[in-house]
Amino acid sequence: MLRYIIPRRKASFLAGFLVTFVFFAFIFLSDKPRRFKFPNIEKLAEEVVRIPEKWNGEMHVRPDYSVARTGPGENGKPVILTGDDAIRGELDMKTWFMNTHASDKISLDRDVPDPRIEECRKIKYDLQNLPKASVIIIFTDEAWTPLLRTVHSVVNRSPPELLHEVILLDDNSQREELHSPLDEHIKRFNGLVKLVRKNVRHGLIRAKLAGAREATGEVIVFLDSHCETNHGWLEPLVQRIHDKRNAIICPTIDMISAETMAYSGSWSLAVGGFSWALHFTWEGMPEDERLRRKTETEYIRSPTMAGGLLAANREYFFEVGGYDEEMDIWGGENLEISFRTWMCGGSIEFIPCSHVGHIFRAGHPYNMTGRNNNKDVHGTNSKRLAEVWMDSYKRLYYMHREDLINKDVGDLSSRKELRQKLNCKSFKWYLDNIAKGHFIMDEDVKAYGTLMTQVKDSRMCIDTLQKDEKHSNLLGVFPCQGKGSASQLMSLSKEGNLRRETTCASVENDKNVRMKICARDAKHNDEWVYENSLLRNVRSNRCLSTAQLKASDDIIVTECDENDPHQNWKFLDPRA
Ligand code: LR7
Ligand code: MN
Repeated sequence: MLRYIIPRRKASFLAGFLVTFVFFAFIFLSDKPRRFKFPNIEKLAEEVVRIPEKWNGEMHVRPDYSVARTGPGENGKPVILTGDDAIRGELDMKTWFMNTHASDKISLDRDVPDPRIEECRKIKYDLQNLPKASVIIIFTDEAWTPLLRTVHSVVNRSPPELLHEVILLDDNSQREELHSPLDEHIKRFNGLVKLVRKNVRHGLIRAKLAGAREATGEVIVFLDSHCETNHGWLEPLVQRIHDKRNAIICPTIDMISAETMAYSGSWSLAVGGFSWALHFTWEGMPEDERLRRKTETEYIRSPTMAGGLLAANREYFFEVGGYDEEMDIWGGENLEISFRTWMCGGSIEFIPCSHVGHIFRAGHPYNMTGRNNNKDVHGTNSKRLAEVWMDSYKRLYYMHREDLINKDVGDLSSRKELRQKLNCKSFKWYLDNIAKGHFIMDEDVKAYGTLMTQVKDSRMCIDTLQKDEKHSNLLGVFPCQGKGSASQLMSLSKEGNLRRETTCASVENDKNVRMKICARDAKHNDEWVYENSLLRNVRSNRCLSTAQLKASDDIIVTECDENDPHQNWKFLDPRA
């Protein structure tokens, strides 16, 4: 046991000391009285290295969840730590981005609340005649209890008839407890759980591929290494793949709090979307999908998936291109598999009756640097997908990432050949048929570009001033930055909304202009009219003006005056 403690003791003592120092300095400086007693720092630091209990040789028995359970975190309740425990939890939030101390207090076999509606529970599955699944859990230096709770939840809550194997794919973890103690721990599953080690770091994309290549079940299911599968999670997934071989399926993702491990299930009817910066987003279910569905339990067609939790027919997964081997560490593969599957004849679907919880962390507790010291793996992975799958629409990615236009992201020929071989449809087809209504800033709009007024030699442009567009912020002005400077681009949509990708300009107090998340129905956003070079807000009947504004000021609307050059607007198209 001591073997695991000694090498890290010094480092964790120092780290622990530093973090605790900052924590106490904060308490000391803030004026509210608090009731913390000083912790035994050395003792705390020692315990930061968690040593799993030694296996006593007993085989795992699936718990009987019909018997009421008690204990910390049981039934998905939060674990609220106090005193020294709370301080250890704080330390964990900084190193793991999750409260592993809270997690360590919870049984690996805990029960979780079942968020399914009655109709889901009533469905009968013919377990003998459904395909069996290999569940693949990839991990790199994952904390012990969240990782093992993922494994236990799969074993405990999958019908044995459907669970072919669990593959733990270790992506070159360095933590010692993930070496022989993990080998020991899984012996209790009597061969059902297999460990595959990689002694060079693969990154999560190649790790998933490596796991899938080890799998022998007819269906494969990928999970992150900090999940808890819920009751009845597996049956509807394999059923749908049995019914539609080329469907790639995702369970509904429930939230497990990184701070308290509380499990909150929900009955979600959202679908996946994407931003042109190539990040995954959540969206409401489109109208035509709502109309198509006959029952509440039916699958939901989704333009994209989040990435981590999915099931597929194993052979189909490889036929449709697996993942791009050249994508490194993290990011991009989720949108790539989404675009590709739809464009090449398959579908991405969410299953409302299948629920899996995931711990949402605020950061990555592992090194995010890729090959050749690449610090921007999401950017370069996304460029690969844009180049292969997005045709001319890749311009909208480069609008955000001009810096990547000339960046070498490796050989793309095998992925382009795949697209040819599978005779996949165009990205335009995908936009027209699958991601319908996705706003395209420079197509189907009345005007698009940087919006400029010129008074003598001074050119002022509308500018978000780089303010976070998720929080409604006032729109500003700045000297024009030339072609396609991302924070200065604006569109006047067909419906007359003055908007960017997701935000719409709305007049406030007859003076300021606030960029708010656009309502889905264009009628609920402010309407603007562009005529005689004036940009008039219909609701306030006032016009955009740069009169008396300096760089970084908020833009204003004022009484309309055609003769005022400060109200004389031009859209400069960055493509021209
Ligand atoms: O180099 C690595 N090697 C790994 O094996 C880096 C990571 N990993 C493992 C890691 O231990 C974890 O099990 O890969 C898994 C995913 O890494 P996370 O948990 O740090 O990623 P995330 O949850 O922040 O990221 C989401 O987006 C990723 C984009 O590449 C992947 O698709 C993740 O699987 C994905 N997770 C989910 O979709 C979970 C549900 C979230 C929602 C909504
Ligand atoms: Mn994750």
